[in-house]
Amino acid sequence: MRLSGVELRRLRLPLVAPFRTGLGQTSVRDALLVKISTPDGEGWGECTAMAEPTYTSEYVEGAHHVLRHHLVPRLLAQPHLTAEGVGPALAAVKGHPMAKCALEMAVLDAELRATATSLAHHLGAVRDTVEAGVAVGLTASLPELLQTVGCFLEAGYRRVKLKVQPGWDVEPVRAVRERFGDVALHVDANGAYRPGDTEQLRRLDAFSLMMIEQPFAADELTAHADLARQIRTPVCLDESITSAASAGLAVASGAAAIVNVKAPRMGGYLEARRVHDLCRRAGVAVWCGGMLETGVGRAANLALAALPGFTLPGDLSASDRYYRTDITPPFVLHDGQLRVPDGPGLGVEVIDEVVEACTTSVEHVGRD
Ligand code: NPG
Repeated sequence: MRLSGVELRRLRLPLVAPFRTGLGQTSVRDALLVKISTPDGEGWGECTAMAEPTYTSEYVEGAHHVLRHHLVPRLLAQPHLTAEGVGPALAAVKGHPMAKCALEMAVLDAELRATATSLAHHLGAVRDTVEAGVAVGLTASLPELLQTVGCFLEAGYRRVKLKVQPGWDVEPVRAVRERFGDVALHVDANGAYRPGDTEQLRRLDAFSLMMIEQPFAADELTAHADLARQIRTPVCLDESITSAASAGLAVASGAAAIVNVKAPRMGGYLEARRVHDLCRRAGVAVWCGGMLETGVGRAANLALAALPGFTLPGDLSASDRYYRTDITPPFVLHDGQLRVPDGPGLGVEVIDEVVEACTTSVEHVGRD
């Protein structure tokens, strides 16, 4: 296919409640969506970069800029574009995986719609529902944490991830264990600890956690491998895994017993599938990460999470976990599960009126 134009659209989407992590607080999502036009139809993609470059170096203004000036022009110049060809066509631009992922998602959507194939089927899905998990941010107090977790369990979530950081780890975990028993529980530190914190992290071994996610900074592979030898709780890596190559290194070095596969961090869903394949061959369990996606990115994540190696519940919540009104028909929990979209492409239809109502800017980039 050949692209005729790309629309870069910013949306302002208030969250139902602020989401606070050690990286900062998000109350409103400044979402960046791309819509591609081709002679065969359209495709949508979502860039998950947040407002500030605190999770990784990407942030929404920067992603918008690199898309506008460096990535979209390269795709527009391709005479025969395929989804598989997006990564190679953009490889000369270093970094910016979330921006690249948005474009690959849109090309996948358009290409698969044209052949009436679902993304889930295309990626190799083996299930039509996936178990939902919920990420709970830092709260101001333990009672507030217990109330929040209680509401999610009542809604049907069967796995809870708690954000932790130095000063907010053993006590919140203990409180949740004492109140809610043996609920599937894991913690995520977003790199907030230092290698010298091993003794404190070992104290979490008492609570039978499914995993501790990304205790140290992204480039601390050796420290993660050392920690994994000294604690019983399995170590999962998120920020450290940026490609199949880095996943291979992390697995081989013993730094990751579990991998959070988050496609936007890896430049797209095709690289995410390669990470899945590598981990599966190595016997390493994976789960699907989330970045407060709208229905567009959430649909793609559900397709990915339906692959056979995704044996642990991901950060895949119902749309109402984050948005009162989503830009697609909402994903709803049924008995703790979410349905994997099976329609063509991403399998969701964007609701134009909602998109228009939330839009703060639209930019059209065409061929000169
Ligand atoms: O449910 O989509 C979700 C969010 C899950 O906690 C979540 N994401 O570190 O994985 C993460 C984290 C995150 C969210 C990080 C937003 C940065 C920004």
